[in-house]
Amino acid sequence: MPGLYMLDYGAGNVRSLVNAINHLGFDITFVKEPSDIALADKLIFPGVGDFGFAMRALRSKGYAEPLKAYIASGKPFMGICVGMQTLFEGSSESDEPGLGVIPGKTIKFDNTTKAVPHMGWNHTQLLKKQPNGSAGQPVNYGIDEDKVYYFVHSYCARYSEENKDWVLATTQYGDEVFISSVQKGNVFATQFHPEKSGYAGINLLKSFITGTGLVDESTVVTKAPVKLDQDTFTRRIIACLDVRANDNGDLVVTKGDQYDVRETEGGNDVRNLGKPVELAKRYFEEGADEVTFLNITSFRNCPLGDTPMLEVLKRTSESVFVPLTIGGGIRDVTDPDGTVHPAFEVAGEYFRSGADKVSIGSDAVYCAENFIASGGKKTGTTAIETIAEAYGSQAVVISVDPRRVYVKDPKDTTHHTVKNSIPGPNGEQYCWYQCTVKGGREGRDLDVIQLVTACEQLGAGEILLNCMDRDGTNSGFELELIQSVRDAVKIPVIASSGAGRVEDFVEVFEKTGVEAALAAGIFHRKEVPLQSVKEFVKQSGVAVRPIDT
Ligand code: 1PR
Repeated sequence: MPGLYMLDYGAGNVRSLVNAINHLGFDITFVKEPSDIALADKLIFPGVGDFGFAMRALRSKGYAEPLKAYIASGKPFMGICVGMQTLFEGSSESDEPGLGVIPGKTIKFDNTTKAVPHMGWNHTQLLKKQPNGSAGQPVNYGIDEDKVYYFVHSYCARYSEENKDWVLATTQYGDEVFISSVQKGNVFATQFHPEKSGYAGINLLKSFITGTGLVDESTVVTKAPVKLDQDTFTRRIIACLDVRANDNGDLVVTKGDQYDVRETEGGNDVRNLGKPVELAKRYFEEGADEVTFLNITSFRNCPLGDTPMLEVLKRTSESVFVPLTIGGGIRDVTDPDGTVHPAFEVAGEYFRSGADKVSIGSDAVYCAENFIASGGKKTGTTAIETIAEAYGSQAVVISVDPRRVYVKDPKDTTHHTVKNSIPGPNGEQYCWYQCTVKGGREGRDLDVIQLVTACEQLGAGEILLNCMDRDGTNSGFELELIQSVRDAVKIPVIASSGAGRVEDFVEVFEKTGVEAALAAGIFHRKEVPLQSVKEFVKQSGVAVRPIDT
């Protein structure tokens, strides 16, 4: 496709977008200097993270005026996420003015009624339609109301009298209706990420790349958005792959029982449940809404450039078009030659290799301990703060590895206790959840509520909540733990550890209200297929993403 250009101002992972375009059989050229923008016949402008960062980057690199001129020239333009938000006049996120192409400002979602960021798969309501059989570029660019698309953002633009002729689609999250796509003349943009929205998103990119990019406006019929009684947000089902080298040095997907990944019989080998890239691809095709890789031996030192997970991510992101998270080893790393790589540089390597989010385990515990010890002072130098600042909070997941510590009486400890349905060894009814580091090898004097609330204040965007007592047991999720964390933070929570039956997913969604549930063993061992989880959850009345082909 000659003339297809991408404007990347350095906001993180554009690899997935390039991969999606390559998957369609097209190449894309990067804008390297402001004068390149005018060379484009079609321009895609993706963005993630902070509105102010994006606008300052556009202005300091000299892109803002050529971009406005390109849009005014009438040549096809597509914006994605912050690339759509910058078209507005501004944002309550920053004092930096936007490009001012569309009237209105983006504002933050209300987090008193739902988790923020809005992270996950949601529907759209198309406000512009054409009669069947209209020729030329379809006004909806392939957006389908029956499909769902992947969103990740905390700020949104609202439909108004001033911008109504721009609004192609709206989406409802909780009680709020926001603009999820705009279109007018040569301009098309989405708040969601088509490159992360499975085949539904790939089709949309295809429509922009292969279409004329110019809609016959005389055929378009518009309407106002309708607010529904309940939102159209779906709960995510995540497949998790714990990865490490086995004793022969091969990288394998493994799975522990309460974090012990070695066979109990035979040679005490590391359990081998498959190859990381192949399994990730299988789960994508089976309908996983996200795939998470955890490098579980990350506490061993390895030069950053040799980290095997970088290659795994590069290869996976070529054919898996849902969000990818990588955990394990996200911290300051010192190479054997003494070179120090700060955590945000380590994270940057992963984002450039295809990750959308990084998950921080041990280092988050140390950050939280220091934060609490200092009386809640932010230093601006922790892994959580530096990665969130550069790539946005939505890219920072905290992976928690807690285990139960039983107490006779909640007064026996200063930690947050919960009443547990499983009594302790001496009949204790209460426990607190102790945070661990180094893959559960070391317990700390920090409870899970202290950890998650500190990490939220430091800027984390999501919690991946494991439970060592449940891991690999197939006995169901640890509901008391999950409920206490869901109640303690306003960011999304992923329930993990213990899934054994399709009913466990419904139970965790209905009883705790978490945004996502993750499982590993049952999927790897093919005991419970991913499709059957989705079908059962849907039949039970909890919205999930339909399997998309
Ligand atoms: O501390 O930032 O380097 O991160 C290390 C990461 O590796 C952490 O996210 C930690 O959870 C993970 N990890 C370390 N050791 C193990 C182990 O198993 N020996 N895996 C480990 C943790 C837990 C899950 C698992 C769920 C679901 N695995 O993520 O996939 O419990 O399992 P199930 O459905 O089979 O019950 P850092």
